Amino acid sequence: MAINRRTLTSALGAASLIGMLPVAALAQKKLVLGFAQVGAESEWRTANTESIKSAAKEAGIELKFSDAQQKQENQIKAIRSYIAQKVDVIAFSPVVETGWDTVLLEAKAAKIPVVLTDRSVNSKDNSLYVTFMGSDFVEEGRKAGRWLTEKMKDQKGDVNIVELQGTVGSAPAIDRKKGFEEIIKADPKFKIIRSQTGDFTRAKGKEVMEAFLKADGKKINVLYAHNDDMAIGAIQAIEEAGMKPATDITIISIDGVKGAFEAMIAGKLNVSVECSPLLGPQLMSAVKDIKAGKTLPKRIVTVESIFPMEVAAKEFPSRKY
Ligand code: GZL
Repeated sequence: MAINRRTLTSALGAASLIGMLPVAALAQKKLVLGFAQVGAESEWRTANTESIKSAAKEAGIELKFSDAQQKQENQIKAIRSYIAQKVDVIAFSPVVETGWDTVLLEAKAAKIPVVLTDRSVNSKDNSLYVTFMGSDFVEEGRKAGRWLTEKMKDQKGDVNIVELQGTVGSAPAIDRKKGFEEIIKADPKFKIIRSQTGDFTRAKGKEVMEAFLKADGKKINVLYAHNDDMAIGAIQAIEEAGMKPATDITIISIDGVKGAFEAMIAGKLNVSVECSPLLGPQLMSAVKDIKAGKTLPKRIVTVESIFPMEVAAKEFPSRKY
């Protein structure tokens, strides 16, 4: 069938027009990630935020970021705003384990995949999130317990422990307590004589340790702090009470942040169990994989170590947070 010149021209014109369109209109649209962060309560959290922001930039992903100041209602508000903005993926570190099903069902209804980072949720419906990437907090508590029971294995008489717990209801606080107690319960000489939340902050850690010292002072043999920031606050309280941290009171904490290494090098902290905040790169590749239709494992566990004060000076120069 002969095609007349006019038809061909208009067809070619349209084709070339359409041919140009993909360059402009169909150019790879930037992925948009909405991230609802817990807050800025600790050195760990600051390093975690930095990791997420720099990894998003590196990955060419547009990041919408919010700081909930450790309030669940603010995280829920942020997640709702990301749903309204129709972001491609939502990620967040749940400040506490419960109370998320309603807003996660809204994200599911809006067909926006959700990634949990750092902390998990306690929900019966694990279809509400694609994957949870972060540390095994129970194992972190076990590592702290194993270090203590090894160090004190020849100790005669009771070992009186005071405990600074993390944020009430948070996965790290619940699980670090669980793991530590699982190990020390093997020997009845280990006694947790006081346990209270310091909300993962230096200020609160110092305040609660002051109260512990006022009540039990010289009776205290060990401090187990669920994070380095509370331990550093407690160290100040111990010194102000005229006692020697890491000598008069053995101090165990978790995170492995710079402040902890500085305290160990100064001989004021005995050991810090590593809990890596550097989840940014892993999160960004998960975002890209999800949008590429790949299947992710439901649980991605961060591999971590433990740093006693004896190795702190050697390890410190290579620390990344
Ligand atoms: C642990 C993280 C905890 C840190 C604290 O993954 O959720 O929250 O241990 C931080 O320092 O505040």
